Amino acid sequence: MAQKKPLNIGLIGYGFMGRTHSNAYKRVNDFFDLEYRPVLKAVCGRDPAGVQAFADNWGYESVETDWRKVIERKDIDAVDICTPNNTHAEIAIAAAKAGKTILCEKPLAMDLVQGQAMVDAVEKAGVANTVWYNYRRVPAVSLAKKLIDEGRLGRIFHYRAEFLQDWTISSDLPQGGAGLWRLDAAAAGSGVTGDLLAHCIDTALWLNGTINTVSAMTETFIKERKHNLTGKVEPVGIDDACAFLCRFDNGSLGLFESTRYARGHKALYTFEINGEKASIKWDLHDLHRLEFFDHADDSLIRGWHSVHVTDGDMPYMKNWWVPGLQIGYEHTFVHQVADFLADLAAGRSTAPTFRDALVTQAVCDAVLDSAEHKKWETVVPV
Ligand code: 4PW
Repeated sequence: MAQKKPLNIGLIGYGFMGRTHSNAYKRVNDFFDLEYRPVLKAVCGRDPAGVQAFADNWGYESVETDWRKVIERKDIDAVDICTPNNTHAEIAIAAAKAGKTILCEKPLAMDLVQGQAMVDAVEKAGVANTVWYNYRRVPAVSLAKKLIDEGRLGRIFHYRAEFLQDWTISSDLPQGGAGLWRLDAAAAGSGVTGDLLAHCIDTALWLNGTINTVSAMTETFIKERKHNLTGKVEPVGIDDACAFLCRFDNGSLGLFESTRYARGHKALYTFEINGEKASIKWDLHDLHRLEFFDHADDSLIRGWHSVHVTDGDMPYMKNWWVPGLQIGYEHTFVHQVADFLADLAAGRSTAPTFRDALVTQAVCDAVLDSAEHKKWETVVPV
């Protein structure tokens, strides 16, 4: 077998996403036949003991405590940004200037202005880039894309999505610092809009096309929380919940909702799309299943089909087990790395690229503006 080309990874940040990405790098060549092989070269974090423990656990060859060192290192080919959102732009722009391939966690940036600077930097440098909107690569979601592109739904009338969690309901939960930066507006930029709705928007743009206008409302239910970095009780600047209406360019209507205050829901991401000929719906809690209703079915048996997306002819599934056996959340990251390495060998970036993610950023910005100004907003074309 031909020797694989090493792709030396420099992982910056080692929280929850650092683990999902590391797992993907380690497993991808066991299941996908690729020209490249990721090598866990360096991991970077500010706490020397913490980052060393992560490196030991996952098998990284070295550690750094300053991200600039990772970018300066000649033995790093690809920089993977898993740090809080307020650091993405600075790291990505420096990595692009250094000619590194870049994989960046979502959302792309704090806002459209920062995101545009990131897109300009990667495009000027001509470096391969991708943003980890991983849910596109759930096989059932990829199948939904195929069915829509084949025209099986016909004209689309409605797109509905929600992403519900309940982990921030307690007023005792502090904001800021490791693990809790998602509650700190200075680090996260926004709350559920950038963290959760961004996923729903990325999927929607992919499946149903451009969003032109939005009308949103947001709420911050707990107005003050202790800040872990200052030790003081400080105002909460993130949106705890957000709901918005939108109009797609194809004439369909969109309805999106996200909250971290839906008691009983931990990570309920669902969408439903209604077309003239058929409808589909999907639920992250049952992620290998795509529900499909086809009006063309014989009326005696017409109803919702529950398609078990595990057969070898389903997207990504031939690389895993045998028909009928399921895969899970972590495999979506393996799929993204597999596509990334295949595209790298072919000399192109992998969708969603920074430019694709900038469109999601533009929708998020319009949603937040609309909620603030209490009026419909036009999404800035990018
Ligand atoms: O990106 C999202 C995270 O910030 C994830 O997809 C789910 O929600 C799981 O954790 C958070």
